[in-house]
Amino acid sequence: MNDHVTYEVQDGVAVLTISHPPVNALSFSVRSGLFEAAERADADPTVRSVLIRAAGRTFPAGADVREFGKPRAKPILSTVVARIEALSKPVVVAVQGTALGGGFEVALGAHYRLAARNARFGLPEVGLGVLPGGGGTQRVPRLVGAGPALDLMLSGKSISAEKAKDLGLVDVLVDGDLAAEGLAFARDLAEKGAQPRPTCDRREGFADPAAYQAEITARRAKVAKARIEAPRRIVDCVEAAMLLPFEAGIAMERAAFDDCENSDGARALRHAFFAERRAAKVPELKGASLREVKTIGVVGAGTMGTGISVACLDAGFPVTLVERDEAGLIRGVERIDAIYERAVARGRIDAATRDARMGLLTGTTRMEDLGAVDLVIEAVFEEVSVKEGVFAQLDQVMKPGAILATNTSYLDINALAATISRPQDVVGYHFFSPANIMKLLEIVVADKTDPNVVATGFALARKLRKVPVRAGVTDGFIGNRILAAYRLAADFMLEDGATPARIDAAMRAYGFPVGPYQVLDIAGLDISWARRKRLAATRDPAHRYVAIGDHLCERGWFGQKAGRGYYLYEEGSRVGTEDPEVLEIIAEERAAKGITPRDFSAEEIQARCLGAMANEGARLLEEGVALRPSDIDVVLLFGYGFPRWRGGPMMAADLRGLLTVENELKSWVEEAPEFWTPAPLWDELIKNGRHFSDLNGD
Ligand code: T1G
Ligand code: NAD
Repeated sequence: MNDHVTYEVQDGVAVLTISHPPVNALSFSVRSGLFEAAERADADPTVRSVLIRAAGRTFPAGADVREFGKPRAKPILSTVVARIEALSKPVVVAVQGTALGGGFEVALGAHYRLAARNARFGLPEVGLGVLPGGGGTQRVPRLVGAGPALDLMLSGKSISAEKAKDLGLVDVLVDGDLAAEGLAFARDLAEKGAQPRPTCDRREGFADPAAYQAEITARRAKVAKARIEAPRRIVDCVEAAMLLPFEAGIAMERAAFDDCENSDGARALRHAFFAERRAAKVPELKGASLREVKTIGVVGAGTMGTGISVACLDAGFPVTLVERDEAGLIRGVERIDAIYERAVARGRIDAATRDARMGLLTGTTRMEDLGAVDLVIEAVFEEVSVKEGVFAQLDQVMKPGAILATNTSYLDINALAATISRPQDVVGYHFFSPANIMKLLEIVVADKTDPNVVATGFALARKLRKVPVRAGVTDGFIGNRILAAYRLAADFMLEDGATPARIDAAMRAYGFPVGPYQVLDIAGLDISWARRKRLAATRDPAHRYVAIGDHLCERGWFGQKAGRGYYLYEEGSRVGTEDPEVLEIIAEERAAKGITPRDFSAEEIQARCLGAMANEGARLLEEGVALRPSDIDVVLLFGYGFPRWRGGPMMAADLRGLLTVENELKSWVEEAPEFWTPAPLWDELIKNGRHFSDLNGD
């Protein structure tokens, strides 16, 4: 055996224990250890049955994803599973935690499955752009039929052990000592002379071939337009499970897996998986002593203050919500109440939970009522004077050691911190709207911010079920800086001949749920207008400037909330139609600048928008605002609707080829040198044959 798989015989039962923390991923070492142990148990005359179990918090949570994209060392997983299944003695598996992907497939290779009642089972491979590659596409349908099998493989969602038992995927639920129950079960099987029960020979799931095929046909239609290949290959393999001999189905699964594994979609999804986890690893965690956060204050009960309050209440924190007057407070509390009413109406929570969470909320118009809280999150108007006023009050009333966080979208947090006596306690916690839903939390570190305050933010993010990303101070931090570059690239095309609808259609075709002008109309044109006005005094007149957005705002066309923005909206509708008056304003701007409009293909629109994002990302890396390229990707994936199967702007540039993207940037330099000139980082990486992903520090 080896370090990761041990073998011992107890009462005639060979106990194979997997131990490869933290999630017992099925690395080469685990696979070869399992294979050797299975061979040994089969040959060992003292062994009458076998128990496979895992040490630690979970049964294997899948193949070792870090091995993907590299030549796979043998034995591969389907070989290991087949060897376990072919044992001449009954094999029992005991599952705790999350048996996901290859872990679930190992369990399916066993003849009998025991599970802790709180265990979960899933096949999340599609979320990594691949499909089950350890025989799952052939064994699961044999037990449960096409419908439940495809539910598991196409959704990627895990199911409870109880549900798995109901489906016939699990034989026994265990409430007690799983290892002991597993051993007893294996021993009983031997005493009863029970025989192996290979899943590959099971056919319960094929009981109704017509229904099976009908399910295949229906699902095939559903995944026809999927943006990655894996869902279509999953349906093909599950169809083959009933139509082809087992070994032929396994071969088909293997071929499909190999095709998908190195696809751009799968590489991007793998990148996103690790990028999300890597983002939580920041220098400030080293040796950090966390500040205690048991109570939270929120100042400002508008769009963000109410969402942030709900996120904190959902995590069980008592919240004191401060507004400047009773009317504002009542509006805010009613808004929070309405969020919970909707959640009850949609069955997401029950009435008791609503009441418990609302019970944790205290509203006030007195800032001094925040005297005892551990953390305050300020979400008042995006105006320097208003925020400085609030921070001056907080500096007076907050207890020593309390954290003063601001939710500002753009403002200089160093300047804000410098206005009070405790700059070391000031930090940016930048939530995204709606704050109780959006997963992203930018933790903005100012020059004087105490590292323990930063570390506390990352710990808090986990409690709030947010994905935290560290950002330095600059106008708009990581996300809104990239967004501003994206929009500027789009505005240049608007002025040069494209239309809002054409640009939005191209970016939807790329994979975004909505295009940049639809987003502006949803969020409100006034926020970015306020930023442009704030920056006007320092803007270089030599820099290209597009005033189309300003002209719409001057008319009060702030977007959906005003019934028109870049699009026209019928009363109460959220679907915009092209607005001839907007097109007229654009045409006037072109004429005024002597611009002859030209057409832009969808490919060029996408290349310009993605190039602009990646170039701004490169600048953020050079400035040290972002720690690593994958952090920038996480921000765009979790805060701006960037398609996950594209990996984020930095990964997308790697996949497209840095030289290709840099040459495109260079080809547009004349149009706006200050904007399109590639950041020096491009050259540095290209000349050393490196990629952005090489800077992620793994
Ligand atoms: N491979 C490698 N590393 C993994 C891993 C995996 N499958 N799963 C987790 N890790 C690392 C992770 O990067 C982190 O590392 C640490 O473990 C803790 O994870 C042939 C092809 C199990 C629900 O998709 O969903 O099997 O940051 O922070 O929040 O058919 O991890 O500490 O250095 O996420 O408690 C299918 C992936 C693979 C499951 C635990 N399996 N994992 O969540 O901890 S494909 C998956 C998860 C496959 C076969 C196919 C979650 C978790 P680090 P964590 P967590
Ligand atoms: P909003 O106008 O909806 O709400 C601001 C609230 O602050 C109002 O209810 C106002 O009454 C209250 N307020 C103002 N001065 C106050 C004071 N002295 N004391 C107590 N309350 C006071 O604004 P919003 O959209 O929620 O934005 C709030 C902050 O969050 C801004 O800094 C904004 O840039 C930032 N932000 C907004 C979004 C977004 O999408 N709206 C996203 C991220 C960050």
